[in-house]
Amino acid sequence: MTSPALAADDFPAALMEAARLTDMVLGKLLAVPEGPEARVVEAMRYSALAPGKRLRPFLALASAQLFSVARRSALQAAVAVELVHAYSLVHDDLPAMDNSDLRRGRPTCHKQFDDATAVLAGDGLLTYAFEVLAQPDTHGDPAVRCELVAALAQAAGAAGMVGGQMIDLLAENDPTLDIGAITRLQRLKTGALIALSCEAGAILGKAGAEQRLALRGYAHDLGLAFQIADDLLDIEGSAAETGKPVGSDAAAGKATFVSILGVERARAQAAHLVRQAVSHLDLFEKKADLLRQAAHFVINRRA
Ligand code: GRG
Repeated sequence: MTSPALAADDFPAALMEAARLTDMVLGKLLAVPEGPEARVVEAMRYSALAPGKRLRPFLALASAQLFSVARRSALQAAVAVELVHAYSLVHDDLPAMDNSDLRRGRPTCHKQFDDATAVLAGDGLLTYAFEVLAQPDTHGDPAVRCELVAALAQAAGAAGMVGGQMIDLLAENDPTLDIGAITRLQRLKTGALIALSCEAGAILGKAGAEQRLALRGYAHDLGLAFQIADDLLDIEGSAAETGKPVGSDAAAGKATFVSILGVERARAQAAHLVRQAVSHLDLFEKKADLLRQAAHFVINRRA
């Protein structure tokens, strides 16, 4: 099996390469068909190919690299998680949820198209992710493909991202929300898909229990650090940098890690989580250097 060619000693280059590969595959998968249904695929393309960091595909590719998974297989998983992520952003921005006009520096999907098309585009992106994972290109062993489909469904569904989003919507203006409740909410809403991105590499590589546990620990801490950094960016970042409105958490009266801990303690907690995330990777030795660098990137990013 050939490995995904991400430069192990140069994280920015590796992240760019992961984005390039992901966008190349997404571009092919989201070819616009003839006929009136073209509009929904245009909306899917518009959202999925908008400029994002492609952090989740990077995590899938870098985790797969630990187990020398073939590049074509790893890319299928990388693209599937990005399709689910893109769907979640399209639906999250809808008037019925965050009612946001700006995403990835562009008008949100429902602003560019219309609300109904954005609902359908999200549905199309989500379902396409499972179609991609089910394709023989993903892995020669159907049991591995089934395991990936089940793991992604769990991460995206009511026990994962959808459940976290529900709790988030109910939690607006809830003064009783404490740090434990926010941690659980964010583990589901943001952490589950980040964890799945890492786990996908282990599933494709048929990794052993010890390796899976280590990656799970890494992904858990990384997801929380990512979310704290996101909360900090909502306060300290600018729309020009993040490509989305800032200050929206405070405006919505949302309890966040930052509103509860304060800026300094939140930043210290994120740094602690990154150290902890990195420590989970010891058994992979130098092979996990990219994932170590990714953990530092997550809390130092400006977008
Ligand atoms: C609608 C079911 C449903 C879920 C939505 C993930 C999510 C749940 C909403 C996104 C809202 C949000 C801004 C959450 C904070 C963390 C997050 C997912 C940020 C966006 O991810 P990045 O920074 O975005 O990786 P890019 O654009 O770089 O891909």
